[in-house]
Amino acid sequence: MDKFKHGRDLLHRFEGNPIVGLNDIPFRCNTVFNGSPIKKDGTYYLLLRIEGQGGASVFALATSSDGLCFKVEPVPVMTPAKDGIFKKYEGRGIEDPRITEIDGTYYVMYTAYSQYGARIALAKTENFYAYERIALVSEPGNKDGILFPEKINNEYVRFDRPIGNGIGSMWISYSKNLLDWGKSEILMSPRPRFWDSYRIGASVPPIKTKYGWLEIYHGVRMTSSGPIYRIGTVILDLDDPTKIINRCEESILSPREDYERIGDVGNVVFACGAILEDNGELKVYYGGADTHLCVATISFQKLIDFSLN
Ligand code: BMA
Repeated sequence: MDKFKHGRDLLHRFEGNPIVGLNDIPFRCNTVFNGSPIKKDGTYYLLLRIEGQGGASVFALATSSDGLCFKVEPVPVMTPAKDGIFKKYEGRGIEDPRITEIDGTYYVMYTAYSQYGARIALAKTENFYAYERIALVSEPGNKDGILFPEKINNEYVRFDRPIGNGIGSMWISYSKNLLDWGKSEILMSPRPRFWDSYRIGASVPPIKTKYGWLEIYHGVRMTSSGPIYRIGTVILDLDDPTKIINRCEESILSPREDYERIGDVGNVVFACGAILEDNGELKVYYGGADTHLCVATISFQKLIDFSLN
């Protein structure tokens, strides 16, 4: 029996969704959503964004042996900084972690949120239980920072999402040392009349294929009853990721199920990571309605074929 629902979307939802909900969190909190997965030595680690009752978010760790059934650790693994330079900029929480492995080191780019706005921060971890902050790597007004898994032309590369002229576009920036970022270039902007017409941002650490970097991103369409967050794909040139090979016209996942429609922010599917399994299946982890953590799958080859056309 197929455990995944075949609906109207390219991605197949797991029938057991949501895989992590409020009742699975061992400590008091408001919501759980937007988790970033890593698979290491057969164990799945999922770094979850948990919003507390006060409104600030922290990160909790969930582990699993099959990527579907997770157990959440009893206390958060990363909370807003209590001292040092980070304290000032994490006063309203830490949000939307994205883990990227580069040469055996696990980096986490996340949003540091404070009274000054959202800015991108960088930390690293060896075991997913303890995190060492490295630096604040953007000014405010920027989020959805995601590292590429390898250097390109001897430089680290990241997606980021500054808002200029009120427009949230995806940009690419470069760094020689992960601390100082620049050479920023626009990658792509919202497309009028499409599912991603209002705002876009990178979602999943880019996956290298022989056709180019496959990026799963989020797009927002504004409607008379509020925004709708969807997921789509773009393929970028391997040597120069500011060059778009193909940007799909259709989204691959739209909010339809109750756990995506109903929650603190309704009509949201928001991915923060994916696992490519040895059998060619891609598991995409996403937050539903800013209140649940869900997974959907697809054959990676099918997603590439779709994304190239
Ligand atoms: C984005 C981020 C996400 C959130 C989404 C929908 O801007 O803040 O964390 O899931 O909005 O509310």
